[in-house]
Amino acid sequence: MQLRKLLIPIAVLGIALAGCGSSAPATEIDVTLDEFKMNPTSWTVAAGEEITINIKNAGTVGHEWVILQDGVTIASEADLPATEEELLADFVYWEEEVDPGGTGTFTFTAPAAGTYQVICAIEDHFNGGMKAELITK
Ligand SMILES: [Cu+2]
Repeated sequence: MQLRKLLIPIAVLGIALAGCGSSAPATEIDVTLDEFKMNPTSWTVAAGEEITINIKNAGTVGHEWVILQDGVTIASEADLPATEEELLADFVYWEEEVDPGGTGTFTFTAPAAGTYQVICAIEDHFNGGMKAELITK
């Protein structure tokens, strides 16, 4: 009888802790870039926190991991501006590029709570399928 009384609270505690762990947003994420996809295609990170990202480029050409600004989404590359200056000023929140076959670890400050589009901005890569989302909360 005494053992049974002890086991039930432990089981309840275990469920509560598992719940906490699965809902806590990450501060370190991984991505593999390839022609023409990102894996995974969704990350949930802690809003406003410094996030470490490990990027692997498993492809044979350079790829980018670009977070677009709050409220900015594109449906196709035709929605991107003509110049790099406009792209950086009006579309990009944070970006990093990794050479083919390379890896890199970088940090960025996660934007405010929301959902942000992630793209590779190299010509024909978004249209080829290099898109994902970053959720911050
Ligand atoms: Cu790419």
